[in-house]
Order: sequence, then structure tokens, then C-alpha cells
Amino acid sequence: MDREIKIIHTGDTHIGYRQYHSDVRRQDFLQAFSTVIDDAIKMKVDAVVHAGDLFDSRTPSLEDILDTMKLFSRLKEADIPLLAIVGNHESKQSTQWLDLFESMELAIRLGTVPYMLEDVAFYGIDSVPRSKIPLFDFSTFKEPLDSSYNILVMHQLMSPITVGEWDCASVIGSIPFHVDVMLLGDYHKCEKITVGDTWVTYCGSTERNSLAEEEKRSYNIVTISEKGIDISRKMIITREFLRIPVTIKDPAKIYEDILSAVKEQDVKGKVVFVEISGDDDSVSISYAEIEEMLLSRNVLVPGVRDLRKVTEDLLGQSVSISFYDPDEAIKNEIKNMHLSEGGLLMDEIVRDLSLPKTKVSDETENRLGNLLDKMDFSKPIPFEPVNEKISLPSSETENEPILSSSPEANVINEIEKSVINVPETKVLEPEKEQDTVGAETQNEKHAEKKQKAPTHAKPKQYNLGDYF
Ligand SMILES: [Mn+2]
Repeated sequence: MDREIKIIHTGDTHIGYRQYHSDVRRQDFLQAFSTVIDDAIKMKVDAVVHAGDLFDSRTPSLEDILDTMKLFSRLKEADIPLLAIVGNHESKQSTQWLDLFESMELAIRLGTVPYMLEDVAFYGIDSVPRSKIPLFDFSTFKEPLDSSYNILVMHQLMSPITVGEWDCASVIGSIPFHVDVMLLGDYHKCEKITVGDTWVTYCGSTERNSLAEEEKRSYNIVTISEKGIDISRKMIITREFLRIPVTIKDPAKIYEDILSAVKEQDVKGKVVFVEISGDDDSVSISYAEIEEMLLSRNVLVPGVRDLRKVTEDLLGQSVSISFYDPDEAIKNEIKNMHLSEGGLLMDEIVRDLSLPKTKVSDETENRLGNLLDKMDFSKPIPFEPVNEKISLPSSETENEPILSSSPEANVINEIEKSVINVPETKVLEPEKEQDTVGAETQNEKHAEKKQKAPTHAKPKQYNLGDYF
């Protein structure tokens, strides 16, 4: 290498997210990304890598697009290339927003052909829906002609860092050349590990997308030189979130207790959640009144979380849905459903307020038809087990080697630390269907069934139900 290359790795900027229906929060998301761009220009980095979820939605507003263009233009004026991929949040069916920015020479869409920055090669894989992962074709990757380092950018939940849709080692093993660094997006928490001799890192989101994202936000600075690769973090100053715990002891003094707890804190301009706990859940509390009180103390976003309402279901698991923000609850639940592309498309149509109800079925039929036309029916679609291995938290520390016995444990630990109610997604085992067996542990059973299966099996019939 002739010289040191310094890049910023950011992602999950979620521009356009009106969190808690607040325009100020929308502005905050833009501001956080703007801070990263400012830093990039000040540091005179060689490139900014955006690992997906630039926008919060696949239908960003014109305002969001304009604001983003202004940010990208600042980078362009400073002669800093923006290298990006498409995340699941903004992903459209064919042409992407990123193509628009690329056509305006404001961004470079990374793919299977290397983008060279001196002798560092950059590649990208856009967010791949879970159902398409087994079909992913690595053979289209073009080997770099002469590179010292190869960097792969992805937007995916990857194991062993998190409960993965995909596995880092398997991706590294499938790429037809050596990958030195994986720069990832999608998981909103900053993480850095090595897998074999490959660095794998999540930059984390630039703003808090939920109350659960408690840690300070940051981005990565990746320095590549003859000495090797160095990855460090730089914090982003974002609006403060504050939880104020109040334990109800005397039902007659509820509001008094809450008020005095709030008075002890500097709440001005913050996102503030009063978290009520206590044994007595018979006393009803006016959340609106608490929110009014918070607003009168110049809180930006007031919220109440009534933790007394956490009940146990039949399996003894805590209920994971909280309705302090219905939009967020819906978003999380939809994510947990692991819908196929068609499922997500139908969900989007149903929720589209601009679409008259009488048009919903026509629209669904048309768009699903288009989707089906694009599908390749010559290859069988493999059944992909959704492996939600929820391990019990262990005493493992963060510094222990990766690929250790239970890599998910750390993540679960984190989730438990940050979320009061541990969301537990249980996927129903498709026991009724003979040819689809869910968990790995059922492989033997599967093999047995296969042996007994008649040899004159009918050819597979494809219909909508097979896919959605
Ligand atoms: Mn994201």
C-alpha cells in the first residue's frame, strides 16, 4: 500500500423516521447523519460507507430525499465518495433510491464488481430477504485484479454477532476471494469481532430507533495501512432518552410520587418515559395526565410505561408487546413474523392510507402478479428453517473469543439488559406438513420420513400458498 486509507463506516440512519410522531425526532435522525458527514469532511476521509437503511421507508417523502441529496452533495463537494448498499427498510422491487443518487453522481452502489479505492476493493450485498438467502449466488463476484485488502458491505443480521439470518463464516467461505473486513448494517448496536482472520463489525444506528437502543450512538472509523486494519468508534451526540422509574407504594400518592421523581431530573428537551412499577396493579393511572405534566416541563416526547401490566402467559413467558408506541409495536411484530417479500408487499398495501379500500384487492393481485412473474420457477425453493436459537444468558464476557460455545448468549444478554420484556419469537413448527421440518434436531425424524415416502412422489405444484 502506498498510503493509509481512512473510511467512515455508518448505516441505519433511518432518514424520515418520525419517531413517536414527532417532527423534531425526524429532524434528529437527519441531524445525526449530518454530524457523521461533517466529521467525514473534517477528517478528510477517503470514503464514507453506508451499510443500508439510509431511509426509514421505501417511500421516503420528497423532503427526505431533498435533505439526503443536500447531505450527499456536501460530501461530493469535499470529493469524498459515498459507497452504499440497499437496506431492508428502503428496499424497492427493482430500481432503488440509491440508483437515483448514483445517476446524479452523488453515490456509488456497491455490488459484485469491485469499487477500487487505491488498492482496496469494496463489494456490497444489498439486504437479502430471509427466504432468498439459500438461493444467493456468489459466483457473480468478480475477483479484484490487484488489491491489498477486500471489504464486503452487507445489511443483514449475521451470526455469530446476533441471532443471525446468515452466518459470517459461511459468507466469507462462499466469496471466491479473501474478505478482510465485513462492514455491516441492520443490527443497531455497535459490535466488532473477528471471524477467522476477517474483521466483522456493525457500526450501529446513528440515532435511537427505540427506547431499547440505550447505548450512546456512534459510527466506525476504519483505517487501512501497511500495518493492517484498525477499527475505532466515534460517538455521535444525540438527543437524550431518560427513563424515570417510579414504584407505586401508596395508591393515594401516585401522582405526587411521579411528580417528585420527575422534578429530580433535568427533563427539558428529552424523550422521557416514566416507568411505573409496583405490586398493586388495580389502581388505574391516567397516562394522559402524566404526559401533560411532562409536556408542561418541556419534555420533547413524553411517555408512560406501565410495567405493572406485564403479565405471564401460559408458558410463563412475559408478554413482549408494549403499546406505548403502537407504530413501533407493529413494526417489531411484523419483523418477528419474518414475512416473505410477498407478505411484506401485502402488508404495505393494506397499511397504505392513500389507497382506497375498494382498490386493495386489485392492487394486491396486480403487485403479487408482478412479483410472481419475476420469480424463477425452474429452481425449487428450498424450505428454510427459521432457526431462533434462544440460548440462556451465560456468564460469557464480551472479550471472550468469537465462535465460542454460545455466541448468541451475549446478544440475548444485551437484549435482556435493554428491554424489560424479553421478546421471544417462537416459530410454529410445521408439523402438519410432511416435507418441511423446522429445527436441526429434527433432521433424523426427517430422514426417517423420507425413507418411508413413496417413490412415485407427485411433481410439486406451485401456487400462491407455497410462497406467501
Ligand atoms: Mn435499520
